[in-house]
Amino acid sequence: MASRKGSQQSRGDGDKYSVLLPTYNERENLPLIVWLLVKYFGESGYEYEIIVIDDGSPDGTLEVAEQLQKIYGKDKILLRPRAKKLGLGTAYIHGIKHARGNYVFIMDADLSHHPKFIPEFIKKQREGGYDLVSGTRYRGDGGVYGWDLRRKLISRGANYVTQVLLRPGASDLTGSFRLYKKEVLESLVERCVSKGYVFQMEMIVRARQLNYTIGEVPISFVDRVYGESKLGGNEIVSFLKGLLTLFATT
Ligand SMILES: Nc1nc2c(ncn2[C@@H]2O[C@H](COP(=O)(O)OP(=O)(O)O)[C@@H](O)[C@H]2O)c(=O)[nH]1
Ligand SMILES: *[C@@H]1O[C@H](CO)[C@@H](O)[C@H](O)[C@H]1NC(C)=O
Ligand SMILES: [Mg+2]
Repeated sequence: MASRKGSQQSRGDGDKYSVLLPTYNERENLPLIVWLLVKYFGESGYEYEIIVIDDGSPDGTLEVAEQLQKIYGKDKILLRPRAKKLGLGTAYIHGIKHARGNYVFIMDADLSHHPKFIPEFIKKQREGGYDLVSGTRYRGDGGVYGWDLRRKLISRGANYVTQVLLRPGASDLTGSFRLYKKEVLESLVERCVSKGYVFQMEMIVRARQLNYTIGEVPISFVDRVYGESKLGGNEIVSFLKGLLTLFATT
């Protein structure tokens, strides 16, 4: 396929960024998130690839992803689907195996994480040579939009309790918009045992234990417009259980 090169030149600095996009029922969101990623990577000139890990979404997300691959090219869009919903943690592990970049972005595909922040993550990482850069809703211009009070309180509360218990050295523990050196991400996911929301938290806590350096970039988080979130009463109970386990074992 003829690749559609933008007017921008690649920086050719040898760095490549793999973006892991886990999807479950994101048919409505995927075209826009991919378009925005292509736009912001294109404008900044960094080498990149987007890895879509779809878990057998019944809404036809994979078919949409196949169309996008035709539009943007197989070198830019990689499809690494799995047959059924196996969860986010293992979706990342699955995606990393196929990542060809020396840096890996992890972000949600539901447009809660805006690709416009990507150049800031990269700039931050390069400034400090950080092992990981975490997006934060709780510092600087960061913030949360579209959540009701209940959800804001849960998120804040979870962050606060964890700050007190584990002193992880990062301001946003449950967020999942992050940039990692690939080998750092590999070593972290290898060690992390938690599921659900605790997973993101454990990643930061373990990073601190292993003396990895952490940079932060303020981000605004916007709740999804299309589709459903997975936060329910069960998630909250399992979050608390996971947090206590983490506290007891680290
Ligand atoms: N591959 C895969 N992706 C998932 C799974 N569960 C959620 N996702 C994706 O992970 C991201 C975050 O999920 P979401 O439901 O928005 O979580 P929330 O924002 O914390 O409510 C989205 O891109 C989802 O499509 C899963 O089991 N497998
Ligand atoms: C991390 O740094 C501390 C303090 O310098 C040191 O005691 C500890 O052994 C280091 N841990 C690892 C895993 O390197
Ligand atoms: Mg979401």
